[in-house]
Amino acid sequence: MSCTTCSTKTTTLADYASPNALTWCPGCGNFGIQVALKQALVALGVTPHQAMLCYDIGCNGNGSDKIGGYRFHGLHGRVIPLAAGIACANKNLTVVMEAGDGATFGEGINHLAHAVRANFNITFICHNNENYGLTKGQASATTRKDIPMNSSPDGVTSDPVHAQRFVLSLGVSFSARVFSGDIRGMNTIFQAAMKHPGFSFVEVLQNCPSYNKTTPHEWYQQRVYNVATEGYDPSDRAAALAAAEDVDEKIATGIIFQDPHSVPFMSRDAVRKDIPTELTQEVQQYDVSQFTAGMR
Ligand SMILES: Cc1ncc(C[n+]2csc(CCOP(=O)(O)OP(=O)(O)O)c2C)c(N)n1
Repeated sequence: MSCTTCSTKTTTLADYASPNALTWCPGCGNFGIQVALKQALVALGVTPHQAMLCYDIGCNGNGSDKIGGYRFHGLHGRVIPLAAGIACANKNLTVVMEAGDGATFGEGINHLAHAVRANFNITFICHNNENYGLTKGQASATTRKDIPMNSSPDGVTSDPVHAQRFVLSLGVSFSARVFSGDIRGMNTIFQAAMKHPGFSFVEVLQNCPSYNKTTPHEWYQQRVYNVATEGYDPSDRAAALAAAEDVDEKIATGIIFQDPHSVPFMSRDAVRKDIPTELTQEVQQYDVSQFTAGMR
């Protein structure tokens, strides 16, 4: 696809390149996730100026300056409201948000609940490595019970949050699960998520070679399968809950659930009905010079 603003050039991976060196641990799932995201953006013909990439704090968030285009690196657990505001302010942007399981199901779980309910038009890539990676292996809300972590050497005492059960129970309009070792699968699912009109939750089962010794790359490799190969109907929410349940033996990946009638938040808002402009265009009409007079 060609870029409508700057030229007729086709979008390529080079458009999303960054001069900064990658700093993740060798074998980290983040490498594959970032490659797949770039591939998906390029495959959809989304140019860097048409995308807004939002990052939470964590190992995942350290990818924010390792990719080209417009990016926002927010506070820990608070990337959802940032991305939601951007998606509402300009519906023409492809808004993608990345966060770890710590930010998502710990600090930011309240934001997740309400963003799912609102059905903001965002693709959410949730890096579920089942621990707080950047702060060196603390237990998170998705760490499995009884597993010893650096913050809890005698084992985690609480049951983990089940990511899919949580978002499905809130009525999410799109939910998928992928494995960070499957770059082609992530590329496909990221594209489907970005095309979906509404909140697209993509849980990436991510290996963490430094701090999560319980579910390494090979562990997932031996257990994941794609629901699409089994005559699966992704529009059946009850079937989705059943398919997503097992996270120990036979782990479903692919599009777990998609509402074919999803209507995103801004398209449901009666106040915005039939208004052709975006909020970003409207706000430019205000003269704010009186507030900035005398300021440097
Ligand atoms: C409000 C707040 N709480 C805690 C921290 C400290 N902190 C920074 S990164 C991090 C861990 C992030 O873990 P996760 O969100 O799972 O992402 P990962 O590093 O595993 O990709 C923590 C606890 C912080 N910066 N801000």
